[in-house]
Amino acid sequence: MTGTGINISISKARPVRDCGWEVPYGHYLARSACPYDCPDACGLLVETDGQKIYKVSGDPQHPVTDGFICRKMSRYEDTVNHKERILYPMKRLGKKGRGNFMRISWDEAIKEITDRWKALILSHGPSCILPYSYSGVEHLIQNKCGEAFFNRMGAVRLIRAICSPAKSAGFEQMYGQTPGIFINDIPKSDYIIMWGGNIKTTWLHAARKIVEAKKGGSRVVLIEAYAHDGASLADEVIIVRPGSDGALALSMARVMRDYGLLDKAFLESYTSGHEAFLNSLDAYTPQWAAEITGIAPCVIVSLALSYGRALAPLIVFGSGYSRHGNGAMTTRCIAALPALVGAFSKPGGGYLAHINSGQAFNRNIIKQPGWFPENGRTINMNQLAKALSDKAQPIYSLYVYNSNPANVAPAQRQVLEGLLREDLFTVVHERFMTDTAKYADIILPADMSVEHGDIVTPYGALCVQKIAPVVSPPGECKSNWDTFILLAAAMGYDDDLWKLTNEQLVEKISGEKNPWREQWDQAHAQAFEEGLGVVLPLPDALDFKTESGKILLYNERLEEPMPAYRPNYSQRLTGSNEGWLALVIAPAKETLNSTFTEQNRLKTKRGPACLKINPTDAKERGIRHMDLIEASNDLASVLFYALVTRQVPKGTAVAEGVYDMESMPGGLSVNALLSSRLSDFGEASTLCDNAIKIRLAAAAAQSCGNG
Ligand SMILES: Nc1nc2c(c(=O)[nH]1)N[C@H]1C(S)=C(S)[C@@H](COP(=O)(O)OP(=O)(O)OC[C@H]3O[C@@H](n4cnc5c(=O)[nH]c(N)nc54)[C@H](O)[C@@H]3O)O[C@H]1N2
Ligand SMILES: Nc1nc2c(c(=O)[nH]1)N[C@H]1C(S)=C(S)[C@@H](COP(=O)(O)OP(=O)(O)OC[C@H]3O[C@@H](n4cnc5c(=O)[nH]c(N)nc54)[C@H](O)[C@@H]3O)O[C@H]1N2
Ligand code: SF4
Ligand SMILES: [Mo]
Repeated sequence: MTGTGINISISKARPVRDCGWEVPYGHYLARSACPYDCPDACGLLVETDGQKIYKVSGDPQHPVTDGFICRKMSRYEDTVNHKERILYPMKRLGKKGRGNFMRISWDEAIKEITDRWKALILSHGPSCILPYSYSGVEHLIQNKCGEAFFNRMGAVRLIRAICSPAKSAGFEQMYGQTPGIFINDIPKSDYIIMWGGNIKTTWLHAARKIVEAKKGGSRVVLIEAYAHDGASLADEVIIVRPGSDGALALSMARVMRDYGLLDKAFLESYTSGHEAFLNSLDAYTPQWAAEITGIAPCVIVSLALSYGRALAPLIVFGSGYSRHGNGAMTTRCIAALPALVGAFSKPGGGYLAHINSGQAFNRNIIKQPGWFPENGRTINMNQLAKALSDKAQPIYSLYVYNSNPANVAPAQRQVLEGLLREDLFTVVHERFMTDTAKYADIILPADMSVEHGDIVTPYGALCVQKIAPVVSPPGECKSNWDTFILLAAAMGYDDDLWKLTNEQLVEKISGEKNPWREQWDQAHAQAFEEGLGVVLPLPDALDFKTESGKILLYNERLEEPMPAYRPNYSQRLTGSNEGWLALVIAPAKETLNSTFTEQNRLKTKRGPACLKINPTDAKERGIRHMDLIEASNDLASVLFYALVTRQVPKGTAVAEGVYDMESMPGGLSVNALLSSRLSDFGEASTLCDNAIKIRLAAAAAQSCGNG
């Protein structure tokens, strides 16, 4: 086994020449890429002396990044050189959750972890061990490599569905694997709908292209649950009741049908079931949709006419609208619109959605799905709370990497109760002392993206890149892969996979042929080898990737073949006149999920944990701006500051950002109010589909005192 302080040899990123950035003597620039869960995976130039990094900037040669990165990453060196990074393995001292630890060696840590696992496997079998990971680092190897290890063990397979698989499922049901347009083609569209997303915050390079389109005369519309800061990109903002977008889309379809705006030739050639679909629209009048969505009928008509008459209409799909119980069905309703007008035949028309560029590589090398036992146990990551309290089939060990479930998972109060269990052996591989790490029995120190090599496979920018380490990890930090090599050796796994160094793994995966990358010419392939960002070619826009080659407006394989409006969960409560508000969560621009809070400048700029509510809702409850309020439902009660704003419509409340528990006035965060319910398809989270009641915290304290 590799012991304390021994680093596996690595060859570092080559210096970048002739990019116009002057660096001090002894420093040079190296190429890398942003590791975070953001659609762009920006290409970076990193100033370094080979020991330390000093500055990062957007790579001007990257076809999508084009020299620009967001404010969060502009001081990545502060994160990498942060004095609070976890540098050594540690073992818990005292009670769980308190955050007291003592330093131990890697040898001790690996031995303790694997001894515990071997004993648990003997007594209870491997399915009492639960790996929990998501998107701390998005690059291919460091993101996926744990899957091979835990499949080899026969541990629980985590269903990684916290983000937006309802959206993917809805698309799949209508379009198969059709990828949509390339982000750089946005400006070719003359009419852009940003549907259910905050592109300005979450997808910088799509936002830049939308600005470019506007300069060229395109009209931009935002359809949202509230008018966030990103609304400034739009010419028109349409606020919809959360979860009701399907009704809006179907009504738009009916108006377009009735005004003769359909592309009949396209429907004939490229869709199936269009006649049945068009006949199903009769009931969906603008008046019907207005009742459900809260949008005036004349606005629905004018939206439908503008969309239907545009030359190359484009829908940019966000994810928030799909994090509802009806998320996949809503996706089908919206995604039908470009088919009706034949938007795909026109450059820039159609849809822009997330695309999995990881498919350009053989991910099975590091996932080894074949090693997972037949009938093995699976657990959905949204239901961590339930899994940790399962008495029939208890989980006795949790291994967390690339994730911070104490802050990001739903049902936070129940998750924390689970993490407190003395009979749960928890290992957390982390960069900082997160709320989850505080509950660990053993913490392992993780390295950062400039300290290991990998393959960059963005889910929005479609521009892949091979990166090498720029500097060595500080202290005893190790990458996910290097950690799994140690764990595999100590578990006695002798498969060839574990003999590969990180560098060899990068070469093996990128060296394997793949039909997508084979379409590159020699220059592209060479650029990839040199570490530049290289665009993956898209199929012809009319090459629909379904079995029949047609868009399935009516999908007979489904129990509900026809797209239809189905209410979400929260509407059942908010429609009851009992004072319920629909609770929507949204991203914060200064942070990315729970990441970036280590940078004080960003944390301070983001401000305290607020709940955004409408002035009428506030007044009805005697709440004033910045009052401390209590939000509750059947899961928990959480304290926030009231941010009273007309950005939010009456009946909706919005909590932006992921806050750590120390920053919350009452300890718990909004995730304590989010349920573990799953979506209609895709087993996805329904993080935007919850209801709460709110009142002044003082009133809450009084009623507790009285009661
Ligand atoms: N700065 C920053 N960037 C990020 C992130 C971040 O946290 N911060 N998160 C990253 C991640 S993990 C992801 S998945 C991506 C995408 O990030 P997402 O979290 O999916 O964000 P959006 O796509 O902007 O979608 C969220 C928006 O959906 C809206 N919404 C919610 N419900 C409804 C509804 O029923 N109808 C409509 N029309 N709108 C609704 C919310 O009001 C919110 O503004 O961004 C990534 N980038
Ligand atoms: N309230 C609320 N909850 C949310 C969301 C929201 O917007 N609001 N967003 C939801 C969405 S869309 C998503 S995708 C999920 C995201 O959920 P997570 O993927 O858990 O997101 P992060 O909060 O970014 O946590 C990632 C953790 O991985 C660690 N990490 C980074 N790099 C490495 C590495 O190389 N190795 C290891 N071992 N660890 C590393 C980071 O330090 C960080 O603590 O959260 C969901 N939950
Ligand atoms: S925009 Fe996204 S990918 Fe680019 S630097 Fe910022 S977080 Fe990273
Ligand atoms: Mo996400």
